[in-house]
Amino acid sequence: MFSDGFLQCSNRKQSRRVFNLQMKRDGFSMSRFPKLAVLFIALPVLFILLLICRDERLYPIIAAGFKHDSYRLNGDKLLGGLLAPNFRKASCLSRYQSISYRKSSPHKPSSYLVSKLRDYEKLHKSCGPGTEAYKRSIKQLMSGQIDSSSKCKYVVWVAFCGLGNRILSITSAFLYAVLTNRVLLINEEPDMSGLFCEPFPDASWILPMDFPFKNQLYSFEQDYPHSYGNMLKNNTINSSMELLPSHLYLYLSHDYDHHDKLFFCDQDQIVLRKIPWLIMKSNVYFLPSLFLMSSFEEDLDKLFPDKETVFHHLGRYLFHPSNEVWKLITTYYKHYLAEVEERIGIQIRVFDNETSPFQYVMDQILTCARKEKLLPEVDMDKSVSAQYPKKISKAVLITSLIPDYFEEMKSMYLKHPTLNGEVIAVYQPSHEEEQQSENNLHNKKAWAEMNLLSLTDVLVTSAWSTFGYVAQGLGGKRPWILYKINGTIPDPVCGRGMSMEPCFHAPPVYDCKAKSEVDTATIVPHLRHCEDISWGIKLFNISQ
Ligand SMILES: Nc1nc2c(ncn2[C@@H]2O[C@H](COP(=O)(O)OP(=O)(O)OP(=O)(O)O)[C@@H](O)[C@H]2O)c(=O)[nH]1
Ligand SMILES: [Mg+2]
Repeated sequence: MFSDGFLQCSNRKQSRRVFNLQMKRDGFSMSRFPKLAVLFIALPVLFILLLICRDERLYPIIAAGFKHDSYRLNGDKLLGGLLAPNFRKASCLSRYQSISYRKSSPHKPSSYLVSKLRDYEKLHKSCGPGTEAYKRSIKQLMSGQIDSSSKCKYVVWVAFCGLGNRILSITSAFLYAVLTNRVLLINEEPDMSGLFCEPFPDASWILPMDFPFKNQLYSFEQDYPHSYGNMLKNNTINSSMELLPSHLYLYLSHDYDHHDKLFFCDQDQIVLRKIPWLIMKSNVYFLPSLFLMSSFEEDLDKLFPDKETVFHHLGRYLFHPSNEVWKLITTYYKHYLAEVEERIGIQIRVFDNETSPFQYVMDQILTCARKEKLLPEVDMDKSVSAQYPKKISKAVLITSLIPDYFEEMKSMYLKHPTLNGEVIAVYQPSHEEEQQSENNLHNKKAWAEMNLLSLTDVLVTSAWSTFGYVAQGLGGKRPWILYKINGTIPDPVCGRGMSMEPCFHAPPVYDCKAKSEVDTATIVPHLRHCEDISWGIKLFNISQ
């Protein structure tokens, strides 16, 4: 059952069950109405609904959609104005239903963020794929000449690395697009298709297949001659040049060099602002460094008065699981996690088996759970006597590429009684054995697991992992971080995150004005080093 919980989903069976539940809950009883009258009312309504959903093959999930509509009046479905209201519900059920699964966030978006997002949506709709403005912009791109009358400018994001990295770098690219009035387009490789709903109303964020450089994008690397960094290095671009190119590549990945990093200098943004097409390859959460640029300072202060909530808001704005992934999430949740008093998510990511052997990691997890009182201890000297059905009080959701941690913890709680009498159940949705970021189904499972983790009440994450950062940000939680094991188990084994923001693993250490090195974690109070990576930087709430 646990070998791959996701693959057990049977869509039709589940939707029938949900539909039956719905009928029961609403107390719909045929004996109250003459059957013929009911038929007269119901048939046209059903017909219209089937017409609406016909093109999307959504019959199996209509019932689930109805069930969750009842939450509309209770919860703030639009997340404090974060989400635009003008979407068709059936096209993205998670957008409206996640509030039924996730506790309402105490962090509300600022009214300035809400109005900037609505402005962005308008811009995207008027410049996005399929519009006349887009077609003109493509002509401009092909001609190589800048047309100063064009009001549309773009950032094209190019995929790279694991899903956690991708989500964080897309978020960074989006904030950059909002700050610079650009439209964000995603170069979606097949491995990412069907993961997310479209985030913007009446427009697509997917780079069209006929984009001129589409087939070259995957081969764009750091040494690409048309990248901003290389053009600076070769003196083929500067701020006083009159004839600037209509497109430039930006290489903002973990191994970028000094010239690529000049992207983060205000002087360089003066040039970049003029270029209509910026093609960006990034695998990092570079967003914190935007907070060090004076050109964005005023806007960012108004957008995010609480600096700890940047990814929390932007992540929940941008990344809604597709109907297919949402089905995996909700089926699993209802089956294993819904009925318990508390859910504990433990995300286990081991980067190096040599320096982090299995037993070290296992001991670290159990010590952290015991010391921080996240889970009850067991009496190893006793065995669980003849089992009578007892109510499960806590569910542990483990995510990991391998099943071993899950097996050990599950058998511990099955074989031995807990000291406080609680019954603990342990689950793991999948064990993919190894990272396969070019495999679409693998990415769907990873995305579903990030979401399931984000629905837990207490979250334990692994140091350095962008997978864990996404879960904590979407869930709005400061996690317990399992510190990196480097040959020895660290002491303390874990610690509470001081901010739910992700860490930028590869920040520039350069003062653009002084043209010298600087520790960028010492310049403003809301940017400090991360709890899990000493050289990384992240955003903190200033009052912390
Ligand atoms: N389903 C599943 N996949 C995982 C898990 N851990 C890692 N993976 C896979 O491995 C990838 C790791 O990349 P990220 O999502 O960026 O996570 P990360 O921990 O930062 O790892 P790196 O980027 O490789 O350093 C994920 O996207 C998944 O594809 C897990 O617990 N469950
Ligand atoms: Mg990563």
